[in-house]
Amino acid sequence: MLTKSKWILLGLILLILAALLPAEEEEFKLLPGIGKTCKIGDDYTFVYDFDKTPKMGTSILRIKLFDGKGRKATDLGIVGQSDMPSMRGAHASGDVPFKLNKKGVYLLPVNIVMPGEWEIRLVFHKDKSVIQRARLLFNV
Ligand SMILES: [Cu+2]
Repeated sequence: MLTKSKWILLGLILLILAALLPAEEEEFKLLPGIGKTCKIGDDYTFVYDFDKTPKMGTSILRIKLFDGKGRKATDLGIVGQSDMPSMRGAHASGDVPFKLNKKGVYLLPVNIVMPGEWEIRLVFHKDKSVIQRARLLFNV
């Protein structure tokens, strides 16, 4: 037989679990195409492209981040994960942090092992908190 305080504790644990679950399923906003301005949170924008037209082998995704005044920004962390939506998990890269080059451009090597539609999921974070999840699609 549970005491009243244990029931309250159990209820609290269930409430916390319920609050945590939707975060896992949080949606990744579909981004516009290469060279288009993408909004990140309330204070940032970015544009992305690849070092060359993506094809079999390694292509490098490049992100130029800007603050609310349109100045180049480098104070966010970005983590990327590439995969094929049609065969989810088969070639998933896992979470890979972008590296900043000397010009303040964020770089992520993407290993393309099959022709078809590819997706890159992006998580932007400031300090430890996530400010935006997004995804982009491209064809090889
Ligand atoms: Cu595949």
